[in-house]
Amino acid sequence: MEQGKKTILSGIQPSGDLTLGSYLGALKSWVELSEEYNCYYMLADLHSITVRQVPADLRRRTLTQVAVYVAAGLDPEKNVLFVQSHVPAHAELAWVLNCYTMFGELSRMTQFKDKSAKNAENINAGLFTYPVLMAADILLYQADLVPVGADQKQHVEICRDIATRFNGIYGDVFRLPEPFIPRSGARIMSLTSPEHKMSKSDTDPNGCVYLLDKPEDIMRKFKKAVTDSDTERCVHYDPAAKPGVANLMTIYSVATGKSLDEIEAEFSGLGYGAFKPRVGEAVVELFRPIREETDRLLQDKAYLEGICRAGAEKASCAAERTLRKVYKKVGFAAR
Ligand code: AQP
Repeated sequence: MEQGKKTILSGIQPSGDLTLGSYLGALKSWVELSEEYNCYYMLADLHSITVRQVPADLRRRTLTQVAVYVAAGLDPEKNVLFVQSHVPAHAELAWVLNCYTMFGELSRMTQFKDKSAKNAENINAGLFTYPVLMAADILLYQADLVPVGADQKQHVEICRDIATRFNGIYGDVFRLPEPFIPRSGARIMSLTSPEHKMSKSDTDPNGCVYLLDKPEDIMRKFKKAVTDSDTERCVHYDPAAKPGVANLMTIYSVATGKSLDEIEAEFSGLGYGAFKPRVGEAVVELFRPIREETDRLLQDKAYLEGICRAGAEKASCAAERTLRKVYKKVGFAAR
């Protein structure tokens, strides 16, 4: 890790195949940040089991996700790419921090409320303490910044509260992280129900565009994307009145670099029939090199496993330093 550079920690759960939302909301900006910062990018598999997973799928998706990270442009030499469960310090610090987090604080987390409504048959304690594990993830690396989607900002705030409480008792152990919502990190909504976030665990496969989808599937999904009943079928940005069109415009804008005004002008008088396939084509071209490189990398399992091993070693080294300090502060006897 280079001296003088600020540190970033972020992660994506291998809870489903990565989507256009994962790419535009996270991965794309991670690549942009990786020159300027010391970056720890994890595969948050510990977090993913807060919702029941099929073990074989979770294992397969984890290795595929490593390949996607690299294919999307994250250089494993410049960034620490690692699997969260390979670094035991995450679970260890999370336990300690659980004892410095209040029940009431966790009860206010909107993600807990959303996810427990979605998984009413499995409202487990891990789902409730998810923000504590996330705080451990961040604090172990003394991260300055945590790039997250707007929906995750509340979790960075509780992390700061936990760290402030701990530091207040024991002195300056943890650096206080700032949430960082990248400018390009648009919130991408489902193509079939644009009032909901595009989520990799969505049960409607047409609402989600996956990074590794075949071009014909991407085109089909965009052609079917929900718009609205505006009789003029006008491509105009109005998220409240036209959430489906606004979402497609956001996607097209991030994929092509065009502004919303330029997009309105480009499709003036053309209607949704011309607009939707163009958004699909832009996404097909955006994903093509990533999909091809991922396919190539997946042929070399040993290479991908080597990245995980090296990443876990580097991450453990930094994480252990913080954990040892914490253990000493709280009074655990030396080993
Ligand atoms: N649709 C999205 N638009 C913008 N950003 C998104 N992110 C996820 N979906 C979108 C951002 O990606 C980062 C990693 O998220 P995660 O995979 O760890 O968890 P998540 O937000 O719960 O993602 P999903 O796809 O919705 O997963 P499931 O379905 O398993 O819950 C975060 O920074 C997130 O904001």
